[in-house]
Amino acid sequence: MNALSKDVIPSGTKRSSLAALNDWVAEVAALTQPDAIHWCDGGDAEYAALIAQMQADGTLIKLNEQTHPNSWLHRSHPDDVARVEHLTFVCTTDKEDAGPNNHWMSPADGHKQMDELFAGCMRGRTMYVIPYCMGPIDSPLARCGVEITDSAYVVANMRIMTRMGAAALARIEREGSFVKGLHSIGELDPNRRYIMHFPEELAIKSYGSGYGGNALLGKKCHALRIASHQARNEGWLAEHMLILGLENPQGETHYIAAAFPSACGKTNLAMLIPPEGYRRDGWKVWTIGDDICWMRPGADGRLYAINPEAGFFGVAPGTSEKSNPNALASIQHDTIFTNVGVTADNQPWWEGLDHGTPVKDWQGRDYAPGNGPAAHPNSRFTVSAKQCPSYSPKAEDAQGVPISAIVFGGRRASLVPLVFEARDWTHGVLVGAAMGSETTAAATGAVGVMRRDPMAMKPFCGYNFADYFSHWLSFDKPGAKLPKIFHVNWFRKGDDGKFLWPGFGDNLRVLEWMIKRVKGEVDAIDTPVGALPKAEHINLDGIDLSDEARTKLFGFDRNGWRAEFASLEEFLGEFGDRAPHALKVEQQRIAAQLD
Ligand code: OXD
Ligand code: MN
Repeated sequence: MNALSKDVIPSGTKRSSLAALNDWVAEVAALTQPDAIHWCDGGDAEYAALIAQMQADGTLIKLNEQTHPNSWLHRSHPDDVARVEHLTFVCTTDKEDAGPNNHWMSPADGHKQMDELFAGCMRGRTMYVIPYCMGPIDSPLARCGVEITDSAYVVANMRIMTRMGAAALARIEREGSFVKGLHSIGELDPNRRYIMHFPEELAIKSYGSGYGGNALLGKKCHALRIASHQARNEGWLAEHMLILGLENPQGETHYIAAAFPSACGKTNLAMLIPPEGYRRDGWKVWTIGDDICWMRPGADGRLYAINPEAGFFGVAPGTSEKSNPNALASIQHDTIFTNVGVTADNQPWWEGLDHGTPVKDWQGRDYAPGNGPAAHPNSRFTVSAKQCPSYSPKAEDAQGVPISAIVFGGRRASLVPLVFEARDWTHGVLVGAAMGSETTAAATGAVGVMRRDPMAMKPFCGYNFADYFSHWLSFDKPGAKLPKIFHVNWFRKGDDGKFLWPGFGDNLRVLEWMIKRVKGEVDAIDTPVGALPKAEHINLDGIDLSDEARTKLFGFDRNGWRAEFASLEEFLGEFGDRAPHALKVEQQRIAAQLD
C-alpha cells in the first residue's frame, strides 16, 4: 500500500476512545473538503514517501548527497519568511484575559473569520492528521496535540520537531485530551493570513502561512501560547527558554534555563563549547533544549524542566565553526534547510558560514550582492535534537532536570552590564518583566528597535502579562527551593559601535560565576539593581578586555538605571490594577534606592 494513502484511524486503535478526535477530523474535512485524508504514523516509510512527493513537486530540492546526505532545501514564498505578530490573535471570552500584550478577537468572531478562510481550502489537496506529543512520550510534564494541515512540508518538519505518530496517538487515547490545531497554507497570501488561538478551548487555527512559527503548530502556538494558559491553570510554567546542563571537572552538573528573545543566541548558548582551558580542565555543556522549556515544582520543592521539542528549528545565518560547532555538526545530514542560499556544488550556504561561495540566493536567483544576502536573515534549519553532539541523555528523562538558575537576557547596546543577579525571586520576576531587547528578523517588521519583551514572551504569552507576572510570583511559597535568577547582556557595545564581550564559548565564564553564586562560594557587589560579580570571581584568563569594556561590562550607571526604572514604571502602568502589587512595590523600592 502507498504509505500516504490511509484514510482511516490506523487499525489497532480503539475508535470509541478517540471519538472526539474522529469527530473533529470529520468536521474539518467537511469544512475544508480535502481530496484525501492521511493519518500520520510518524514512521520512516511515511517520511520517505512524503519527501519523494515533495521532491517531485518541487517543494524540496535535494542538496549535495555526498556532503549533506538526506538533506533538503525548501524555498518558501518570499512573503512568508517569519512570524507575523500583527496577524497573531488570542481569542478569549473576556478581552482583558488576553491583555494589552496580545491582539484580541472574541472566540465567535475568530472562528467565523477563520472558518470562512478554511471553507473548501483543501480541495485538490491531501489533509494530513498529525498526532504529536510535546515532551518525552512517557513524561507527566508532556502534553499532546493533533495538527491537521494540508502541507507535506509541515508534516516533515513536525516529524523532526515533535514526537509524532503512533505513540502520541496512543497517549491521546489514554488521556482523552489533546490540543486541536488546524492549519492550511491557503493561498500564502499575506492578506489572507491569521494565526488564532482559542486558549479556553485548547485550540489553534492558522491560515495562509507555511513558516515554522506560524505553521508548525506544536511549537509557538501550542508549546508557548496555549501551554502558557494551561500552565497557569495547572501550576507550571511554559517558557521561551533554552535548557543546558553545565558539568564541572568534578562531574557535577547544574541545569540552567535561559530566556532570550528570538534570534538572540539561545541555540548558541544551549550548544556552547567551553573555551580551550575549560575543556582541558573537564568542563562540558550538555544541550537539553534551545527554545522552549516547561517547568514545574517537584516533590523536593525544586523546579524540574523538560524540553517539549524533539528538534531544533534554528536560525542558519551566523552559524559557524566559531559561533556554534555543535549546530554545524548536527546539520551535516538529515536536515531540512529553509531559505538558505546554495553553492555551485549544491551545498547549503548562509552568511557567516566559514567556507563556500553562494551561486543561488534564497529565492533561487543567481546570487548578486545587490539583491541582498544569499540566505534570508531568518533562514532556518530543521534537525532532530538527537543529531547534536552535545544532546544530553537527560533530555529524554520523563521527570525532567532540576533547574539551578534562570537567566534572562536581551540585546542591549547600552546600560545593561554583562551579568547581574536578582536579590530574590520577586526581584527576579521584576528583572524578567523588565526585559528589553532590539527586535530581530525572526518576526516581520523593523529590525533593531528596542521594545519590552518580558521573559522573552512578548510574542508568545497566551494571556494577560499582568496575570502572567502574578503566576510567576506565585511559585515563591513555603517549601519552594527556587532557582536563583540572573540577567545577562552579551550585546553591550562600545563607543565605536563594536561588541565589548567576545560571547559564544566565553559565555561559559559567566555561567561558571552563576553556579559559584548558586553554591554560595563567592560574594558579590550589591547595587540597587542587583548583585554584580567581583573582578576576582569571574575568570577572564585568556581574553583581552579594554578598560572601556571592563567599565561598561561590570559597572553600574546610576543615572542610566534611574531612567530605565522610570520607563519600567510606565510599562507596568500599562497593565493598570491587574499588575501584581508586589511587582510595583519592588519597582518602587529599587527606584527609591536609585534616587
Ligand atoms: C523561533 C522564534 O523560531 O522565536 O524560535 O521565532
Ligand atoms: Mn524562539
